Amino acid sequence: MNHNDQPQVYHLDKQDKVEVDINVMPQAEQENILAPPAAQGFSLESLGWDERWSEAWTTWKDALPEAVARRFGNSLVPGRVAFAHKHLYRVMGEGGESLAEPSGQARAAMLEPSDWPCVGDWVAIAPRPDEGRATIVGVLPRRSLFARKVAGDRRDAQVVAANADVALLVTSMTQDFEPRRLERYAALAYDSGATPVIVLTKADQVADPAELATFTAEAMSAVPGCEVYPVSAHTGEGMSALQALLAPGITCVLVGSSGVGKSTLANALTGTASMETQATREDGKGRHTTTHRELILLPNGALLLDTPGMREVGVVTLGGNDGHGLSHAFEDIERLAASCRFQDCTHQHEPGCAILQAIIDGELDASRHRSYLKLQREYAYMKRSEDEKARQQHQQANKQRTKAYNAMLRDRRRHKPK
Ligand SMILES: Nc1nc2c(ncn2[C@@H]2O[C@H](COP(=O)(O)OP(=O)(O)OP(=O)(O)O)[C@@H](O)[C@H]2O)c(=O)[nH]1
Ligand SMILES: [Mg+2]
Ligand SMILES: [Zn+2]
Repeated sequence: MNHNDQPQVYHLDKQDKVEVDINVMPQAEQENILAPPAAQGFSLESLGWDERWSEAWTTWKDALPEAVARRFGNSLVPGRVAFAHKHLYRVMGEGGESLAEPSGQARAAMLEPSDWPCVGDWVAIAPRPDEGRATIVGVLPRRSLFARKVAGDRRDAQVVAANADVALLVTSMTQDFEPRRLERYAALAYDSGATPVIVLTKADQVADPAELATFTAEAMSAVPGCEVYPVSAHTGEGMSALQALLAPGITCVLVGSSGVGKSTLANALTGTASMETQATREDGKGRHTTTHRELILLPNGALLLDTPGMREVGVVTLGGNDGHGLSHAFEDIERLAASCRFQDCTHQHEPGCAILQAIIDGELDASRHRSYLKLQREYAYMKRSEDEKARQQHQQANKQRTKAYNAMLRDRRRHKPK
């Protein structure tokens, strides 16, 4: 993320706050971030707050540096990020909705792009009632974080949603359907800490019940143990089963390719047309209609986070996770691997390989096996990059320490009493 790509929007004031000038934002973004503030506040419970958050809040507050506690201590209240635009956030809380920016001290602690607040995050804010804004003083440790590799050659992680309990992996039962892609989404979801659930949309486009059953079965074998919900937002088919999953206080993030019907689903669940939707192209591909992520409250008390369609679903090894999502998403293969003859079996040519045997016996799809190996390579590659980055940071820190030490020695020699 380039934090400086719109420098004219931000400037620091004397108190070290980031000032964001809304007037220079594009019109659509202004409208999004300035969505009409709620007439009254939200109960924290309605935003997903529970006892564990309450404990996390106390722990976080107790660990505040003294100077920060002195400056903000009594005014701090929890809030949940509903919308983010660069470094300006719309935060929901007991006092309603307010625009908030991180304090200078909070920014200094945000070393990685993924440390910045993200939609779904619980943050500590100090309201500035006279300005109608708030200062973000810190981000509570996340319970889950859905991230992927940024598109293109860069290896950085892009955070998509914080603190989702459920990741709804949305794909349509039309041209988009691709079990190999579902596997990827599932690995990311398991990595995130959220529970994946597969939603197969546009059931009304599938006339034959046998065909619908095939889609469902294929999705189930792509992610063993994952629940699969075939639905149609247009006819309402399957929607009540999905509704039942979305319990009050539960946060769900919608992820999937463009055009699969994420926003249509969000609108069907809210009973409004708050999210813009658009017909897919001739070839069935979406038009990337949704351009921002937003946390919305559903009438039944659940929270839903709609996201822009993803073009690429690259894995990341954020914060030390190194592929447990892969093991989860490919439980069947990992189980087989346990009975390979060699412990370091690469499952590609070895005699006594239980995986290759399962393929020969027709019990395992060869393309699923290829997909597993490919993802394994991607995780290894990302892990190496992360290690390399850590090594460079370590080296850099050492260099700085040596420099400081030498400077200190020089200084002492200069002032040595003769
Ligand atoms: N027939 C049918 N069409 C649907 C259904 N759900 C969505 N669609 C259509 O699919 C198209 C794309 O829907 P969107 O909701 O905009 O898709 P999206 O996943 O939000 O796409 P992005 O915002 O670009 O990521 C629209 O024309 C919808 O009307 C459904 O259940 N049945
Ligand atoms: Mg959309
Ligand atoms: Zn093997």
